[in-house]
Amino acid sequence: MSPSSLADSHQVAISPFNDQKPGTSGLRKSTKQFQTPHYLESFIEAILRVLPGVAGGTLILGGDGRYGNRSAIQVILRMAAAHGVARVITTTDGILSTPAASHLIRTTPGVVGGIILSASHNPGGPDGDFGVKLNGPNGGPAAESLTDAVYGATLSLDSYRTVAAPALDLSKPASHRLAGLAVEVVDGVSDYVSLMQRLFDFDRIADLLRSDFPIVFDALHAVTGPYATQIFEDLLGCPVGTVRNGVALEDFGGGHPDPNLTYARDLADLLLEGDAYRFGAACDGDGDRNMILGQRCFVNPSDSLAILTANAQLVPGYRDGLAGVARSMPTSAAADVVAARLNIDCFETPTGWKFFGNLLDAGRITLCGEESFGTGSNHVREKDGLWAVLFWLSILASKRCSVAELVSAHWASYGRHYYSRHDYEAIDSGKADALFDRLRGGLDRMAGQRFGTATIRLADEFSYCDPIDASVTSRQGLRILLEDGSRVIFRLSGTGTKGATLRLYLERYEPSGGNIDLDPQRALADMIQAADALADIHGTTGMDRPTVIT
Ligand code: VG1
Ligand code: CO
Repeated sequence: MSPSSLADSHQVAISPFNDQKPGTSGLRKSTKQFQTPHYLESFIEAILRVLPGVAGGTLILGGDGRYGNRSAIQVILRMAAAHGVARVITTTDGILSTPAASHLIRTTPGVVGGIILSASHNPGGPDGDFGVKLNGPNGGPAAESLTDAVYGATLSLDSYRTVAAPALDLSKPASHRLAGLAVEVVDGVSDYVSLMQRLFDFDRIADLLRSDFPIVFDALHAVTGPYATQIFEDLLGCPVGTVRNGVALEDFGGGHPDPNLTYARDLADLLLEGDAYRFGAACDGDGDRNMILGQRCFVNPSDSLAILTANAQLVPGYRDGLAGVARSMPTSAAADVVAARLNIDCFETPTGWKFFGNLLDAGRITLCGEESFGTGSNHVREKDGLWAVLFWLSILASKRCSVAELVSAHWASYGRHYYSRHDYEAIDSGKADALFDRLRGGLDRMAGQRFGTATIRLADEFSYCDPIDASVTSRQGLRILLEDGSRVIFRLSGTGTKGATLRLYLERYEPSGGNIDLDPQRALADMIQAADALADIHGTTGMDRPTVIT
């Protein structure tokens, strides 16, 4: 092929894309759907048409290594060349965790955005899922206004632009030229690891790990494998094998790379049923989620955010204190109680990391988190799984206690938010919508009604007004607030790919001095029953128990 034909960009005609609006984080679909002709290209075309600064700008491109990752990178490079992008920075074998991508976007001059190829915690492989996440120049998930614009562009798409060019070698760091586009292949791990070394005292953590404090990390065959191996085994001196399932596989070894008690069962059993380890953790497919376990102790993610907030000053990167914290609405109010004692702001945002972006950029918060195993800080604009693990280890290195002791001491001091999330997955979308519409229609009449052992104070649909730019996001979950301070929330997932997923979130506060030693399902039993009576979950879905209980 002659150099001139390489540079020729051409238009490929397509039928309208007309997909539904991207969900909580980007476009997430079955791998098969992504393989249909022009499907990936259509979404990328829409992005390249509306993202400001594309012509002449720099893009960051990588993914979680799942099936389709590398071929999608080649497609996107050719399309970026056709759209006049000046430079794309991608990574060896396309491996780039979501938090590492955020860091790379933030630290590379001239970056107009990032494209992360991942369906996060959804399974991968030919029969699994694939996804495209778009991040803005601040390193965070694109704001609603940008994703709305991308969606708008997909509606009228009739062609896309690309160049004809052979595939580039992504197997090692190098610089390439693709028509007018400069492509740099860099190591996707090293910058991120250096950032962690700046935020945490690795020597101190290494001391802890040498002191009869064996730990285990499960990468679930997903993107954190290479990062975790470098951090734990190479730098912190843990024995080889500390990182389990550390090789990123295209199908995640057939597993579901979701760090919770159901899908990371092997790890959970090691910690909850055995005594070989003092600490265990896992991250999800793209490395932004974390599950923290101690010996015979599971740390609820809402509690994790509260505990990190309460102890942040023990960690070098946060020694100067916190500007504020934020949590997603369905996350328990455990962090609120800590924030009140620290006398810092605590914000409540809709589900999805993008809603933390403005608060972080404006310097109003330092830490933030979601009940869905997501914790992060102002060091990047994504939640960050390994960061959370290192944060926990830093606190433990300083306190020299067990995870269970730290958690119990926290509850004893601040009270305990009994918390659980029940997920009903892959239910018929029509039935889920009907259930939701019925509930929504009855909200007005709920105040004053009995709910389990308490009375409903207020029932509404959560709507958020961003404190920084005043943008309003409505329809973010149905809330039932009880007079004793308990909460029940119903939400439909925006990340599932099969039917609908109904999430039921339950929370009850036991103040300091009360009984903090109950099993959460028992502590919440009345509310669980009342929620089913109200929404008729079992009757409507035909499911007699949730798919996942956290
Ligand atoms: C879920 C979680 C949400 C999280 C989102 C993306 O969304 O509940 O808290 O931000 O996944 O996480 P939903 O709409 O299914 O409830 V990830 O790890 O995909 O980037
Ligand atoms: Co994820």
